[in-house]
Amino acid sequence: MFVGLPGFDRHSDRKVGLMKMPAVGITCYASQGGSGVVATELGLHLSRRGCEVHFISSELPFRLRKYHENIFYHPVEMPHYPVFQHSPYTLSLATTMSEVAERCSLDILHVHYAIPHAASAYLAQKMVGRDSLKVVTTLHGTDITLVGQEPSFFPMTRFLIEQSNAVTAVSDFLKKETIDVFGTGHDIEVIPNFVDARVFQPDDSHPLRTRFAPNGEKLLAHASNFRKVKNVGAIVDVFKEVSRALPCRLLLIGDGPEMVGVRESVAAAGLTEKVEFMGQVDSLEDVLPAADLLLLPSLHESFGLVALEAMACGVVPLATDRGGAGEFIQDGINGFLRDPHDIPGMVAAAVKILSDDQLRQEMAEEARRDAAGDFGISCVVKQYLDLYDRLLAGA
Ligand code: GMT
Repeated sequence: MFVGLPGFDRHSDRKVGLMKMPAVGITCYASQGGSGVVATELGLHLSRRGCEVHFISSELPFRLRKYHENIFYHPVEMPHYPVFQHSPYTLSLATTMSEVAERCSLDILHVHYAIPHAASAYLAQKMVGRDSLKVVTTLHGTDITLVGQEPSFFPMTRFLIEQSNAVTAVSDFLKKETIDVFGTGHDIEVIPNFVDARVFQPDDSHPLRTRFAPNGEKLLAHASNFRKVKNVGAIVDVFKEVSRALPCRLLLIGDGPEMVGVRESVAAAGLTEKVEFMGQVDSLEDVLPAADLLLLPSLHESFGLVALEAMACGVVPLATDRGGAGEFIQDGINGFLRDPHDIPGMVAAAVKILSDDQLRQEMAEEARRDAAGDFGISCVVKQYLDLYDRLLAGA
């Protein structure tokens, strides 16, 4: 496996042109979820640009399951002693971070999702005691909007934001929310989420269409971890009305705590034949292009990465207007934005686009162009590299 080697000399091949590329330790939640996807894709692309990237996490991030040059994985071992009610992961992570930082001469510890990763990075930085080791914290969403505001985490979250050498947020919305809620004076740079438009591509003759929509039915899709914030009840409500207006099917991708309720609602509405429960799908790019419309009616979304990924596939998003999705979706141009409780508004938008192929085609083209442009991977990874350069230059 591509685990970091003891005594590994990272200086041998790290020059690209005249610029020394940083060695970066990345920590994220390894299971399904937008923050893990962003962290992993960022690491993969940094490595392609010549950075040495060390993933430090409890499990191998799910998009990292094959060999990649310049990428190393360091699992966090967690001892289980009877005296611990819960194993102190934060401390084990800090220890692993500090060991990797020293052994592999890391320049940056880049943590995704503040809690508890920024705490571990803070400790690791103190343990290493080297000024040249910098901590970058990327805020993703509920680490600020929900978890970080829990009274037991609030002062710690603010402290960690202040202590990080650099803090980034995935949207203007999240930056503003962080400043409003935590009253922090720390500079927060917005670096939006991104999509690799060579991986997420349109496919008008996708094989799933033959399977799920054999008679030319329209395909609606939703992909998430089915938590309360995803407002999945609204998806069933919207689909029920849309299916009265035109022939259609619904693909539900992912799994989570709200799934039991969704299955019950689907059955109660008599929609079982029209809904496909696909479970966890690691490679969304294999499924999303089959859809005509992506539903994301979350109670709020700091960004809403899956909507951007859908757009890159030429799938029009119908997303929540609460949060950061409005920073890449322009209502009526490349997608739709609606209040998450406005069921009639969402139904009207869905019926409008699904019953007008020309309009759908035009919006799909806009969507793909916009996703691949400012939110394309090269453009955004460059912003992270610029940030690292400034930090390491002491700016
Ligand atoms: O904060 C969360 O809910 C988890 C996190 C995740 O790991 O999926 O989602 C957040 O980060 C994503 C990646 O930056 C964003 O696309 C999601 O909008 C955001 N979730 C929320 O704001 C609810």
